[in-house]
Amino acid sequence: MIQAVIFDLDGVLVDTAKYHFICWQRLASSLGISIDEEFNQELKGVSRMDSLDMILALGGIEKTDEEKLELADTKNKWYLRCLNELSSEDLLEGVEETLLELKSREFKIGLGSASQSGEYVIKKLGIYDLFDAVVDGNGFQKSKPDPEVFLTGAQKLGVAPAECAVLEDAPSGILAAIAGGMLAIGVGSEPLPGEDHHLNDLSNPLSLIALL
Ligand code: B16
Ligand code: MG
Repeated sequence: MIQAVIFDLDGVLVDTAKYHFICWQRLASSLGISIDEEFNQELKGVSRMDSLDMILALGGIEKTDEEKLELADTKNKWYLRCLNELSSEDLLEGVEETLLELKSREFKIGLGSASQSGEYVIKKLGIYDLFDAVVDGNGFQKSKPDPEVFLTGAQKLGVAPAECAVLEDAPSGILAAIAGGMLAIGVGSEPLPGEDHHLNDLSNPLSLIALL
């Protein structure tokens, strides 16, 4: 019996991937590396430092740990500037209706995001109060596909992993949900490997309810 739904952030609740892309592209280009939309797909759900490592590897560039921290920090400063104007108008279609429908049916609601700005973003989006537990990049160690982010979420929500459904747009997130023993629901235009169910988006809350 599913009792809780844990949402990924970027790509499920809001399209922050476009801002991550603009900022990574700017940083990459300052290092003489060119990245495109296709490469950006691979960065979805990947932590900040792992994303930087992938970009440096693409360009065949080596940096010290200290230099890497500085580069990641620069990218994050640009990213936070992009988030300044974020508001409830940026919620993806049907998100608020879906959260309210789940609430009215007494499902618990969690956030399971790799982003260290996860909590800040859902506050800017005006949906923070609808969440019973929030786990973002500050609250766990091992990146998706490790299940730690979702297992921590289940623990905070007070439910067993098998009682959780996870909504994810990234292959690494689906793998994390499966590894955690949770129901893995892929969201987006393409099916994701290993997912239990698929939704193109959250525009019809009852389509999600029917899967739980
Ligand atoms: P930050 P999610 C992920 O969010 C993004 O998809 C990924 O592109 C980003 O690098 C990662 O968060 C870390 O974000 O730099 O803000 O800590 O999809 O797990 O909600
Ligand atoms: Mg995502």
